[in-house]
Amino acid sequence: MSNVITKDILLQTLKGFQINGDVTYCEPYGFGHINSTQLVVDQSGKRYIFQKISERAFKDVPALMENIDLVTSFLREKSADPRTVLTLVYALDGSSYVKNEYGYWRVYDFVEDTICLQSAETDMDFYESAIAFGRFQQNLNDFPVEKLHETIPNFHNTPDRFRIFREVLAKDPLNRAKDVQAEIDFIFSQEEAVSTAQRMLERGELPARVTHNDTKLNNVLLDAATRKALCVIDLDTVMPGLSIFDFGDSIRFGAATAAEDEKDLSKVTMSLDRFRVYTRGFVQACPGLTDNEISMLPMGARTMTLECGMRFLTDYIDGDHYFAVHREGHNLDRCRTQLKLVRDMESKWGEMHKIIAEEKA
Ligand code: ADP
Ligand code: GN1
Ligand code: MG
Repeated sequence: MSNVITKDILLQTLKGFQINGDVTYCEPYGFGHINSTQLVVDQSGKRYIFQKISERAFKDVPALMENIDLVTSFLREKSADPRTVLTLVYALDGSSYVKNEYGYWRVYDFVEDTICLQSAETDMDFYESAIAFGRFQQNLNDFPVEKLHETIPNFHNTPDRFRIFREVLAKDPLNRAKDVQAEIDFIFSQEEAVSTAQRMLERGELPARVTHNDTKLNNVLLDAATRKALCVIDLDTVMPGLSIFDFGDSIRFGAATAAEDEKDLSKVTMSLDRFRVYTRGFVQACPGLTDNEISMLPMGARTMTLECGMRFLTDYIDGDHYFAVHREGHNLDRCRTQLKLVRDMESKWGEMHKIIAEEKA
């Protein structure tokens, strides 16, 4: 399979989808780390999102697409407004994807008149993203979970992420580990604490729910006119999971005061104000969280942040195969912001719990 995807290949692949007329525009789009995303426009001016699905991340793409087809159809029944749910554009043969010699491809309608933020501009934007993800989980409450495939097994099984980290450290293929010993030591110092949620899940103390599992701010679209929560996107990782991890991954990304790859760590903190507004929106949109879930929300944030930092470092040591990188040391820079955030959360631990107590519905 070739790695070089030319414009001709893109245009040829697009011919396999139910798009009206010729494509007049096709250019890279967005800031995702996993799939390759293109914005496409057809002759009539209608816009689409066209993606090559990462087979490095997703080992069974047909199963993943079946999940997305099921989940979007289910959610569509619950909403009168088509812009609130992703709409797949099917292939000419009626399939939800096209497979060719270059890989797996899919197309969605572009959700028009929306805002996709890389960082929260205002507290209200972040609050609305909490409403979007909380509502998403709430709406999937009665989804027949046995129909969902696990698209990345053990995706947020933190102890298993430690196992993989140890494996890569033992191999250390590029001899990079010696220069990042401080980061490695810090990650191991957190192991016991951040394994708590997985243990609670295994003991039945936290319920498995249908969750999104990748609740970055740039995986939600706000309505451009009202700036209200509109549509949750990037559904590749919708599977059974923990509500506190959906909450936590949003805090990790959206309550950070700097970008995920900021090099100046003095700029990187977790905003307690943002933590408060997200908590407010999430518990409001997602009533029915158990007492254990509520009290573990701060640990959800700390766990997702540490786990993500460890995943970036694993990929750095392994030679940068998983996350798309755009500069030397990119994954290491990303790892360092996450570890800085974990330290900051630890220093704010009491206040985070106080906020949870004040904001719980
Ligand atoms: P990745 O898994 O690589 O993050 P995403 O599915 O999140 O890929 O898509 C990358 C970006 O493309 C999103 O952050 C968003 O800006 C944009 N995007 C994806 N789907 C749509 C859509 N249907 N309408 C509008 N924008 C979209
Ligand atoms: C990836 O696909 P994207 O860019 O929204 C990753 C998440 C990480 C995130 C870090 C399937 O998210 O798990 O938290 O990067 N998605 C996958 O930015 O691994
Ligand atoms: Mg994304």
